[in-house]
Amino acid sequence: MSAVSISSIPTVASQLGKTTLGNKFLSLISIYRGDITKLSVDAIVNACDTKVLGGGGVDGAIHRAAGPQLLAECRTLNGCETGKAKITKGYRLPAEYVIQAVGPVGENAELLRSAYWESLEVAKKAGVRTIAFPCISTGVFGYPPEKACGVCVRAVEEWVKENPGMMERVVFCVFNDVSEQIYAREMKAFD
Ligand code: AR6
Repeated sequence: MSAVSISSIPTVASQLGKTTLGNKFLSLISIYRGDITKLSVDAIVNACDTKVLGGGGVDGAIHRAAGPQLLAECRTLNGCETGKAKITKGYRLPAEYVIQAVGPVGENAELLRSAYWESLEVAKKAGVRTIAFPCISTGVFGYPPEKACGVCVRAVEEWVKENPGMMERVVFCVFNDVSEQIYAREMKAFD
């Protein structure tokens, strides 16, 4: 499958049929179900561990798609603390950058929130305008998906409020039915 352009991904506002921008946040975000490695955005976020040397899940998929140069650059990072993020290039990915973010092992709202927040900060410094997040920590790291969704959507909402005009689009990339339904439900709270 070839790259998926950001212009082909509807915003939540347009999906809900909002013609007036009553809620600016909804016109800035999208929920996309599929493989994050296909997204042609300025940056995709990776859900990695503190070593930042690749692994399974979305991390494995990103390294496979980006090619070996990504791991070579990751080796120069000297790891990353939980709740923090570091930027690398995207190499063979359609995305220009990969933001390597470390979510918590298990349920820790502060650290999960921080992983999203710090990713957006790193993105802003690099001039990123379009960014896609996977559901950080909800796989191998075992964060309950429903709770994680509430935390990360609010973290992003708060960040965009504090940084008006800095991000054109934030994509929540979900990978399965359950996550898609959880995010769709969560969006109703903003409607
Ligand atoms: N595109 C988008 N989402 C994906 C993809 C993909 N290609 N593949 C999986 N997901 P996980 P974590 C979803 O386990 O819980 C790794 O080994 C998946 O369905 O990838 O933060 C790292 O090296 C789930 O919803 O990340 C770390 O050691 C979400 O991505 C550790 O796992 C996150 O699941 C990190 O664990």
